[in-house]
Amino acid sequence: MDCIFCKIARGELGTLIYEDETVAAFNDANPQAPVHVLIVPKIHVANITELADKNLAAHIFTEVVPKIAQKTGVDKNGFRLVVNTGDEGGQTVNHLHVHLIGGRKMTWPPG
Ligand code: DGP
Repeated sequence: MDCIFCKIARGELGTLIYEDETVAAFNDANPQAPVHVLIVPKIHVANITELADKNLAAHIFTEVVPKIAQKTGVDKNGFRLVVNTGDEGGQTVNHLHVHLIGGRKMTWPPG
């Protein structure tokens, strides 16, 4: 499959900042804050509504997110997780990705 995030997750493109058996993470090419990491499952999942594997979901949110927050130094002051989904949700890459954004004060509401 010609999916850019599949290629990055397989290590064929770019640089991973984190990797385990099922998940990979890398810096966003268009960062919106000093820390902007994308966390993706290695298997191709189009978006959050297609994520059937509860263990994988739990792994991402309870293990990978805290590790990356610590590794990037945003665990102390806080950070934001964003999962854009579908056209109106602003999803532009159709491979599930969790944005971990931090290193500055966030505003609300998002645009
Ligand atoms: P979203 O709008 O939620 O689908 O976010 C997609 C993000 O992916 C966007 O912030 C830019 C980033 N991105 C797109 N293509 C690439 C790429 O080839 N490499 C990296 N590192 N990031 C990418």
